[in-house]
Amino acid sequence: MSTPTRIRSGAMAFSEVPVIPCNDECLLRAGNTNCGGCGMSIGLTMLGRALAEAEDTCTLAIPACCGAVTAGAFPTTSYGVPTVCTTFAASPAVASGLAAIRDINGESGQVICWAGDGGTYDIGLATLSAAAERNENLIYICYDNEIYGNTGGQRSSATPHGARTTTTPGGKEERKKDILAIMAAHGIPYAATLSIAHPEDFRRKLLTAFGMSGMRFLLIHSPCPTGWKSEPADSVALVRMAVASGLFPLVEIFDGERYRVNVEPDFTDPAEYFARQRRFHDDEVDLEATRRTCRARHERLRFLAESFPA
Ligand SMILES: Cc1ncc(C[n+]2csc(CCOP(=O)(O)OP(=O)(O)O)c2C)c(N)n1
Ligand code: SF4
Ligand SMILES: [Mg+2]
Repeated sequence: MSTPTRIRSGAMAFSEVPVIPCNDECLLRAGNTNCGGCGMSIGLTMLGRALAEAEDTCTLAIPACCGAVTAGAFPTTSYGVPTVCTTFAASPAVASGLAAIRDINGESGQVICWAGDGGTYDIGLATLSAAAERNENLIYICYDNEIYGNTGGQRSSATPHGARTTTTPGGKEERKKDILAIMAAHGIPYAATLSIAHPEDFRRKLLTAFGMSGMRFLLIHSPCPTGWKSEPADSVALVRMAVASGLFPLVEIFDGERYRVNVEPDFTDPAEYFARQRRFHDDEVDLEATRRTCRARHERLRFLAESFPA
């Protein structure tokens, strides 16, 4: 973005520069390089719309991930807000600095980390935990496509059990890490899961996060047709099935203590979810165990929401 003349001339203090609210196209714009059916693209669009609705704006900190290359090559840059591309492990630390300076200067606008699961669950976890422990005044959004998508689809600790990736050709043997529970355990003000198949819930959670201060952590289940070996047109249907079956619960956790379940799964059979992605093979997914896990997880969340309501 070009620097306004008034800042260069020094006629106006930086804190007096008016905030330019986002519009519908402030984040994902023409010229982006994302694959068709990319959940991250839909998530960015929804984030941009929510910022516009809130008449807010943001500065982005993005570690190495598909989001860092979304902007494409100059001049078809896709992000219409100030954006810092950070090293893989550093985005929460960089965002902490950006948020601190914003607050010292009395500026407005959100500071948002937009990161993949590799940067969140694995490589950036130390700086993310440190920022959460300090309760930094920022929003951290992880779009979880369950692989290292940008580098060819290697497994991450977000990859679900049974999924074939380039580094788990026989199906991943370990289960997916529960990053929401890890983040909530820091006692941060807000931790929530979001699905692009539930846009109203998605929007409400973004607006909730914008209206709070301190560390806010949002986890988006983000279909990746390239890595999931699924049809681009199936993306939204797939993540809808993940919510309905209980594979990806939609919940909010306040201060690490109070719970709310946002969508009741009807325990749709997850078989179709697996069948429509060629990363899963019949002999590597234990459907019966998955159904049991989904029900047990939901029962536990329901118990927490009833015992410790938000
Ligand atoms: C320290 C370091 N290791 C490896 C890489 C190479 N690298 C860049 S993006 C990426 C994958 C990122 O995965 P994720 O965070 O899940 O985002 P996605 O690509 O799936 O959007 C990797 C391994 C790097 N840039 N820095
Ligand atoms: S590899 Fe996956 S996450 Fe990356 S742009 Fe393509 S669909 Fe989106
Ligand atoms: Mg990823």
